[in-house]
Amino acid sequence: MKKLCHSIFTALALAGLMAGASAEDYKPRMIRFGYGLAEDSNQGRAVKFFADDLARRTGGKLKAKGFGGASLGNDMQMQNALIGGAQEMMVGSTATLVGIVSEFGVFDLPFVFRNEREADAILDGPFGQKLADKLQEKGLVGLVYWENGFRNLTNSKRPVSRMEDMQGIKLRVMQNPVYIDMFKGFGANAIPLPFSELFTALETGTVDGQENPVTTIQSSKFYEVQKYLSMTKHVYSPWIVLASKRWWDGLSNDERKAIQEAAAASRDFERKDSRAASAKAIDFLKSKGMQITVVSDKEIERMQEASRQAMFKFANDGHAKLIKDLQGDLEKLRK
Ligand code: TF8
Repeated sequence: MKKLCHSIFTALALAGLMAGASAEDYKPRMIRFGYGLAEDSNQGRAVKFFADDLARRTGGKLKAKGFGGASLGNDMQMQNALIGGAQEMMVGSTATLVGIVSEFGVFDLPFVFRNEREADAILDGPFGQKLADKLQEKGLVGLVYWENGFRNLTNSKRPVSRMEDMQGIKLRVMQNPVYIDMFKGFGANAIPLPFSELFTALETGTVDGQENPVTTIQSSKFYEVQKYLSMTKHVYSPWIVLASKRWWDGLSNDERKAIQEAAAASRDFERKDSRAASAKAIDFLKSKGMQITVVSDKEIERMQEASRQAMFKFANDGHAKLIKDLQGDLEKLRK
């Protein structure tokens, strides 16, 4: 009798628990989550983390499926698919968003952040939130920022230890005017191309070089087609996780909350993972035969000087106040 009571009690408790879980308003949904890098990259690992975390939170109701290697399109194509409602989620560079919200160019200005701590504080604080909020009226929801990382320069022509060494190098840059202006200022021949075309462009010699964080140079196998790596750290590059506003507006509050929480968890995972991968990448790239050049502080200062015009141009395009706000926030952090 005692045993029976006990098992009835357990059954009731279980039923209660299940009722509790289903009280959350989750519908079975498939989320197409696109990204540009390989599955085995910091981006791919974090998309997988997000999918697992979201499934756990929603009892398997919300299923995110990662589509890597730009298989749903490059950053800009995916942004448009999200706006039109043909795709639910993506992660990509903030730099490729400037055609939609030009203010994002502020993160592309050279030598803005000194370290990851500053970047985290600005991106996760009111400044980053304000920019993300601007996406809403364009049909996108900016959920969280992930780390792409500090960008470094590679090429197949020669070691670059001084700005003059970039002269005449055909350098792929992102489709973003600040990057074009910056690298023209350095003397390179800046050629904008989507990331999805980059490996082939390097392989066939359409371009001689590119710039990306060491994690990407590793995961995209650029070491197979690039000999020289210069540690310039010229820009800290954020990624942003986006949702289609059209789709988002049709979700329940519980669903939105679960996605937001999973996105925040994925951000913490991704930054840790990226930083660990970044610390190991240089040795890996050396072992693959890349020749690494450490650029002196003096040369970095010269580059900073030469890239000022990119900053002025962005300021004159109606963004002077935005730059001032960011600098103000950074000064507070540096106190
Ligand atoms: C680039 C970016 C890329 C991103 C990625 C494909 O060079 O650094 O990492 O756009 O989402 O294009």
